[in-house]
Amino acid sequence: MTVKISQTPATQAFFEEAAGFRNDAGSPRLKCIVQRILQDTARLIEDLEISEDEFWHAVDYLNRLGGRGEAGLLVAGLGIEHFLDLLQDAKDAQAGLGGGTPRTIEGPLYVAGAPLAEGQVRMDDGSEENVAIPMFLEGRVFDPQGRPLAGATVDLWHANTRGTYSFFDQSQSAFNLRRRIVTDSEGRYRARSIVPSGYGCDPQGPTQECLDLLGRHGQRPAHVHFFISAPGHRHLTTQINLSGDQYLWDDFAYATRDGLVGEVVFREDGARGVAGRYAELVFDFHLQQAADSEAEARSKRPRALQEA
Ligand code: MBD
Ligand code: FE
Repeated sequence: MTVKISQTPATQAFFEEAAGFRNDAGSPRLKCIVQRILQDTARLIEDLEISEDEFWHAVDYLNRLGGRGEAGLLVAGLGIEHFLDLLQDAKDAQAGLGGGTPRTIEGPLYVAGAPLAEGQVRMDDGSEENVAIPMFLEGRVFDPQGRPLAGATVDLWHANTRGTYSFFDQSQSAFNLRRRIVTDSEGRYRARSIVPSGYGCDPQGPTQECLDLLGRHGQRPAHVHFFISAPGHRHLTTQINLSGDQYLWDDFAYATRDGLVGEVVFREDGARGVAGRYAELVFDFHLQQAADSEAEARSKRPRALQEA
């Protein structure tokens, strides 16, 4: 029987030392996590016979991934962000929490502090006037008893016709296609925007480099992201993924879920005061009761332009 070097008491003690177990300073929680990462990495290296070349390529990959700010993109593409949803769904089921609109991943492209509007707003800056199809998006927010929720905040963001997001795509105006809408007395939000295109990973970036080696594409269906919040109710992070998109059920980030497909209806009747083709999308949200005040807020994930 061959001895696994990674599993000997001496090696385990060595990684406990490296994780700070022999001192009283620092964070016990982080020490525990780092010890596990070191021990599991050593085991993986030994079990899969990772070569030195493979190891140092991986180190270089992480440098390049961070350098391009794509760590959040890779965790979405490898399904880890979706796994966090599956884990939370399972915890909810165990706790008897359920009902309402399903959650799905936030993704890496939220920007805090979008302009705030009452009831309705236009989201696009008009810069794609001759390319984009106008989209009229509206719906209501409901409480668990099915009563409309006035004063809920609908914080939504989506891509332009090239599948890129303002802030990350510096060619767009600030907060283009990003708004916060407070629902009216009937719990309704209404937005005039444009039909987004699906996102595609930068073909030259480190995330797509990894996906290529996995034989996978890096495309998302057209979608609109939402944070929905209201006093006394559980924060909801979700998305509407648009019907008819070729990637609807082939999303590289695994965000499409039953109950989150938005039916886009195209019209050309002039009824909305726009010449030519436009799209309508109606989507309602159903919130859960908040178990405590912490449940009312979104996660504390670091985000662009994070408010204090
Ligand atoms: C996106 O627009 C997105 O929503 C996710 C999850 C990953 C990359 C780009
Ligand atoms: Fe997105």
